[in-house]
Amino acid sequence: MLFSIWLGCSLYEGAEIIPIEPDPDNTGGRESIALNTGRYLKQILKYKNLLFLYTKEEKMEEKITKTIIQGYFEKLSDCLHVDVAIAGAGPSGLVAAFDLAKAGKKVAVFERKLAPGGGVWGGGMLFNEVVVQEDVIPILKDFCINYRDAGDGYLAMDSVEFASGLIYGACHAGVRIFNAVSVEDIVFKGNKVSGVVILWTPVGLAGMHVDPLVITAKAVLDGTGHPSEIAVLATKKAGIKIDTKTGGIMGEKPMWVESGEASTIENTKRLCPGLYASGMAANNVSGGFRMGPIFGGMLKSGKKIARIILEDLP
Ligand code: 48F
Repeated sequence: MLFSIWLGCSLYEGAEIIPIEPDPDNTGGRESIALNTGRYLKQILKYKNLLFLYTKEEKMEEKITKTIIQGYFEKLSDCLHVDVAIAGAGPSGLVAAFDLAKAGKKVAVFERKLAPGGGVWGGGMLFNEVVVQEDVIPILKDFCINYRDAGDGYLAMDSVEFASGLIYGACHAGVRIFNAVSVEDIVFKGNKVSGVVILWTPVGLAGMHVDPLVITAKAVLDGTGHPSEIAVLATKKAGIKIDTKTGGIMGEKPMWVESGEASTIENTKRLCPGLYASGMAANNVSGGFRMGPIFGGMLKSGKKIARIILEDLP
């Protein structure tokens, strides 16, 4: 046993094994055995600090890993059934999530990418500046986002501050954001959209044949932006008729800024029992125009859909 501690200490140091010389006058008698033991103990004491560090370091590794795993599983277990499941952490989804959480609802957001924030980060053509209309000042204040007056009723801000402010505000309000998780299907039970089917984004990207998991929800919000992926699943896969002129997805129209901004808010609505759309997803579903790098409509769409969901939820 003494030998293994000594060996452990020596190996830990990363040095060659240091031999411990026995009593040179080793006679094999009682005194000699006592002397040898004393020499071994001295050697062990010399390494006791290293031995302590070794044990502590091992525990630290275990502690860090355990803390991460337990924390994640607590979050996920807590969200197996939620009031509102939101697909996509763009500006409209984050504002909706914030308002719903502030109203006391349990909200989980599933974001395909590693970084939530959707189309905000890149500003316009990667110039990381964003423009909004001045009537959204109260929303910017809710999220403590700085802005500057750009004249003619417009405000401008740094897109990185805008994106990170929306994300932080939502998290701080109690929203659970699961990043790198894609919504790949819906739960459709008793003629109602009742949840989302989720899978790690990298698993999907790797083309692995892995079954997903299910989150049930009283309401599902499609905040997936231009492709309105959840509404597409509802109409094409589940054959649900949604609340549009055609009963299906009408498709986004080209750029017309004023019209796009107005229609984003008009098109923000409940599509069918249990399913709602906000932001560019709402515009794609109902055939609105696109509007480019102006984000006031997205923020107001998030607020509007939160109100509608709150009215519908028991
Ligand atoms: O597109 P996005 O930012 O959503 P939005 O709230 O805002 C639109 C504006 O950013 C901009 C615009 C306005 O000026 O035209 O585009 O409508 O964010 C949508 C988020 O949804 C994620 C995607 O990665 C993005 O971050 N997403 C898309 N499909 C899925 C998804 C999915 N199936 N599962 C999870 N997340």
